[in-house]
Amino acid sequence: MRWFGPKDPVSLMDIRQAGCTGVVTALHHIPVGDVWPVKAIRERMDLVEADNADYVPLRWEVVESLPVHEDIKKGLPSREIYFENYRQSLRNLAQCGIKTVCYNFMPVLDWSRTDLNFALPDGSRGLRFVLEDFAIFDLYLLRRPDAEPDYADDVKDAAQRKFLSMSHEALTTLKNNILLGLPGSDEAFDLETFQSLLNDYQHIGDQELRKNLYYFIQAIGPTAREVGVNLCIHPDDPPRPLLGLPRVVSTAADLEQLMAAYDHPCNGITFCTGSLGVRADNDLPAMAQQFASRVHFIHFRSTKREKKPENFHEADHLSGDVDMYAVVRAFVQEEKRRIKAGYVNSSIPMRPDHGHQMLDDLHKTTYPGYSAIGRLRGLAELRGLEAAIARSI
Ligand code: DNO
Repeated sequence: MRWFGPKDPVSLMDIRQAGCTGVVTALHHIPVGDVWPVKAIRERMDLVEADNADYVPLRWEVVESLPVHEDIKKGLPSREIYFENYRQSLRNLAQCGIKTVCYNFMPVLDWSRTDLNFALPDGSRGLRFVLEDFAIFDLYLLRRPDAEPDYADDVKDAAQRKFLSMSHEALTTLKNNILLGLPGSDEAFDLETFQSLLNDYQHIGDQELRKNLYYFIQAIGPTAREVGVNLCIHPDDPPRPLLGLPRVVSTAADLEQLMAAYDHPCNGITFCTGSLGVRADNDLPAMAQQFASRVHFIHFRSTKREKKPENFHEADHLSGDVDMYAVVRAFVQEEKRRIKAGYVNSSIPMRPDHGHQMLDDLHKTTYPGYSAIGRLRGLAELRGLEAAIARSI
């Protein structure tokens, strides 16, 4: 399970009692682009392992994320400094025994949702993305120049009608939901800063961003390989361009290109079923099989496309549009293949990604998507599915 560190309202003991042995965490307090020093890594490890003598041991297994500086995504000359810092962080992590490192290459924003408090039919709460709400933000709150052509007429009409009926409070909530930006952070960008971050990408289209990503992996790959770290890119969430920003890790073709750009297993994938599954044209079971040998980390989560298919919400882990049985089966088979092939470590770390806010957690303040009980429910269901599949093949 993911743990956001000492400020996380979900404790390590909660994580242990959910049945986990691996913890996914990051040094969120270190500014993006700075080196992660060995001392800081060890401090976090010590926290994770503090109660290991008395209880089921926990280990920091996966870094999520070692963030990539925007100058790298923009391909600025200063990227060389950030490459060197990134390499040093990888060396330091490897020295401490942490060998799986997740990152993403989404410009400016990480994941985006318009509603962090969507009421589900069973009374729990989840995350949702509604394109017309996103258009309200873009057209009427941010007032991004050139935004108009990005939306179909019916979306713009619906956005206008809804905007006129929304309260000041509802608009503020929408703005903050979208600008929350980064998981593990509770600070939203302000609109002006945000627009200036977008402006920096004015001349960076799909091809440029791709080039910068492949340049990054070619610059960092050799170090990862040398120190035995598996890098694993997290796909775009949602997997399509937003706010005029390109997104280049959304489809099987995108992943194929990236894998080929540095063709070594250390250039790998975080297979996030929730992100990839938003697109109806992503065949997840086929993609799981195609990329299995390059997958070093899995996020299991399901989304449900709504009546208007550009909108989606996060469903229960085993329902929604993702064929979870087929995807889990592909990875159980991959683990078997790794065992046969004599891998030193044949198991692929997975975590239940997001969960609904439910039961007691409805009265608590938690990071959106990361309350304890909903993830515990998802994890329990997924482990059952995995155990049944493993027995039957
Ligand atoms: C959302 C997460 C992502 C993920 C990053 C990885 O909940 O899955 O924010 O951590 O994109 O770099």
